[in-house]
Amino acid sequence: MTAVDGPPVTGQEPERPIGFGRMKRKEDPRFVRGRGRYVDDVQLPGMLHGAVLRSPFAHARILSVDTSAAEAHPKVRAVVTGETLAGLGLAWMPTLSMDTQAVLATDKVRFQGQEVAFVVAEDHYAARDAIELIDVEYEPLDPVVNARHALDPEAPVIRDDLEGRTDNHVFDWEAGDGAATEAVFARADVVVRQTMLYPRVHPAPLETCGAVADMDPVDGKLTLYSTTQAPHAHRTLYAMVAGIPEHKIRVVAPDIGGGFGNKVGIYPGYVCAVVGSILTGRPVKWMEDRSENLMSTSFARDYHMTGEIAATRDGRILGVRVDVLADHGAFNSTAQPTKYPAGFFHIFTGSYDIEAAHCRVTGVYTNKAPGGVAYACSFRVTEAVYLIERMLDCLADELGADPAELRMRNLLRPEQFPYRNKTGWTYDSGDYPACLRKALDMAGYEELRKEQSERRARGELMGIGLSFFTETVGAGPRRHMDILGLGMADGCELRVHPTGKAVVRLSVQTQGQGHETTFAQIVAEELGIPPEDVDVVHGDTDQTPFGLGTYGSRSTPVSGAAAAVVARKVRDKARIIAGAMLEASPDDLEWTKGRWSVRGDPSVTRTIQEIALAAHGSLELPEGVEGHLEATTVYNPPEMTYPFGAYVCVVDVDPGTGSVKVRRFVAVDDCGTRINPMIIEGQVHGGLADGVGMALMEIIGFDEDGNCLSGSFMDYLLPTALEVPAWELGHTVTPSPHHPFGAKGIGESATVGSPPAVVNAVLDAIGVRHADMPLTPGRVWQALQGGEVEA
Ligand code: MCN
Ligand code: CUN
Repeated sequence: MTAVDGPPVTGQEPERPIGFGRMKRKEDPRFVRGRGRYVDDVQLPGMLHGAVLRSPFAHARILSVDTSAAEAHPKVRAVVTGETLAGLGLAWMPTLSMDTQAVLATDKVRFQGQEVAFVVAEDHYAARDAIELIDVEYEPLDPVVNARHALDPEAPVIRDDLEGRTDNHVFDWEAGDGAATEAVFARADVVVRQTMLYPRVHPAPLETCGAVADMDPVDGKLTLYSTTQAPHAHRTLYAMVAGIPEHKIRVVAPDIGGGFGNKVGIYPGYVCAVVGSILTGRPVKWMEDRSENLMSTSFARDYHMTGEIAATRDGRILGVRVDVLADHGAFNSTAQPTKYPAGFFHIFTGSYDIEAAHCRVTGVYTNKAPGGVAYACSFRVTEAVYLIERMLDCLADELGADPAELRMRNLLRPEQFPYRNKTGWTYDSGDYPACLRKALDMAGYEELRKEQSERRARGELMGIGLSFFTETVGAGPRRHMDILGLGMADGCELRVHPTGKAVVRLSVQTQGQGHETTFAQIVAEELGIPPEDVDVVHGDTDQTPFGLGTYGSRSTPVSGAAAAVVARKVRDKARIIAGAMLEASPDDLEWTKGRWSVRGDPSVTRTIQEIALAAHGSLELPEGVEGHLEATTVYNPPEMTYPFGAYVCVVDVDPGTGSVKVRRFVAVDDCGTRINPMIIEGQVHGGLADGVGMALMEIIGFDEDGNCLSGSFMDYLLPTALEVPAWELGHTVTPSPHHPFGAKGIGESATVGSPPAVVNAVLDAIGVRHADMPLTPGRVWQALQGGEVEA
């Protein structure tokens, strides 16, 4: 990182803070020594290995499945087919979006890579060999590949398993005020319309998905080690589907090698591992490979959007209207709050003060892998931000206006917060103009524009792209948000041991975000004990309180708040105990970090460590006060939090080859109160790289038969250090007014905010109004030749 953000280690943010600050990650000593323990590291005595047979066709009827040769393989212990599962009532499972999904196909296969059979063998290689011995007879059917034709009357019906189904329609959803929007469009001087695709991309965590299922035939307890971002929610779903009582299921998420939303849903492989363990009476491990992960697990985006923006001639935005066709693949297994079929796309009005807005989203089935919400998306905020930030540049192009001035002119003003947007959601806090100003200053915007025109005069293609985004993260509150009826609130427990060391137990689950550090810092900040003295326990349903897990950047807004609340409860109890120790009224005590002292006489004082020991000792406590020092809470957030940011991207385009070099990237983020600036910077760096990847390289593509063309990292290109610049980070701090310590989420901000900045920069360089991502050299070159460029 360039040192624009101040010196990284010294200065106001000490390396070993008592609370918030730039502290090195507690989890890293085990990771850098190769001592992380991932699902694939789990080895249990007598463990067997599973492998999944997958469909080669995107759409085909299954005529027969012959497993006899596989069963005869000397190392095979079980072969499971759709038929086997149907006998157990497990051939279909509910999805997180109230749809159903085949665990193993019985009637038809509906996407290439769909699960057809599961083999359990003595070792991984035998299991892989044996799936090749299964003979499946298919009758190929016409596939639906292009979402734009999914609702054609002659389109084949993909979900004929659903009662009375005669088309591929999933849902219709709308937000905003159609009539009011119509009215502002009618009186606008300028209306710009643009169709764009946010292509299908994939979270591609380095660790693929997998599980080790261990059903103990003696006590009937199922232990499932699995790659999950939501251990408690998964446990409840397994209990509901399999009929095993919750207290007989233990879900363990050990170290997770990246999730990015890929590990929110429940995959057929997990269920097959459980069935395999029940059938064999032995533990069964299933780990998918890279191609399986890319072809069959939760994709992201695939939103076909048509946006319209209405404005006055002098650049005042009046309204925005959007029509979306959402490709959900073969099963609607989108992982998001159940009441919101289009996620939080309602934030498509972005960061601007507009009069009216309306959007309509239609979901359709296609013969592609299921999923939809993943890849650091804030539940479709990614698509919403891309839409509005592209529309702003299209409008600037139409008006001949400067994109920075046009944004500055229309941004919400600080005095408008809390701001109720045109789809009914209340933004908690922000100073948008200050954030944009800072980003423009850091970038040296005026000079960049000068440089650009000088280069243009020499025939060089330099582009400057902006984006300004607002996110909505931290779902619940539970009255609005649930997943399959499970309200989005999270528990937290804190216990301070007699020696003053503490353990905090969380319901959320880190996949690399550094929770073991930042949650210790939250408790440290509130209790005034060193974060090294706080152990963070998570990822084991037998050890932690119930809660909905980590996604939608909700850990800090929800569980982070819970950790602060629980620490404050402990602090309050410590005050009573300190009062008893000092023979003073608790009301006469005052708090300074780490101790309660008699008001006006700081020498009469007790530290949290002394209080903890007394709480476990023989000290006479006041009537009604129990011994020990601990507390629990369930935090139900009153509102979402609304992080925001301003990004400036500078690119150079080679006119001969169309290849794009991202020369500079300035990112100014505001996530409210900052717990650990180093971790925040890491989150932003990762998200910016994601954005460059999506804008320039990544796409899950299909041919007309529905064959997935992106089943390896040779075809699905991820950005490396070579494709990204040295990020230049800045920040502003606008605390959330309703969060206990003012924090908002940051985990997805940069992934959400950066793609439009990169795309806007490339299009600015080549002087084209729109071209769809990914802006590969071929596409840029084509656009330079004046060709139509659609994904
Ligand atoms: N943080 C902070 N100060 C704040 C806000 C956050 O110091 N004001 C810290 C948090 O304490 C936490 C990290 O930043 O350590 C991210 O916090 P938060 O924004 O609450 O996000 P979550 O912890 O809920 O993480 C989820 C988010 C999502 S949804 C995706 S997708 C994503 C992301 O995190 N997946 C990731 N970042 C990832 N980073 C890694 N390494 N791996 C993934 O799979
Ligand atoms: Cu949308 S990806 Mo994250 O919410 O796990």
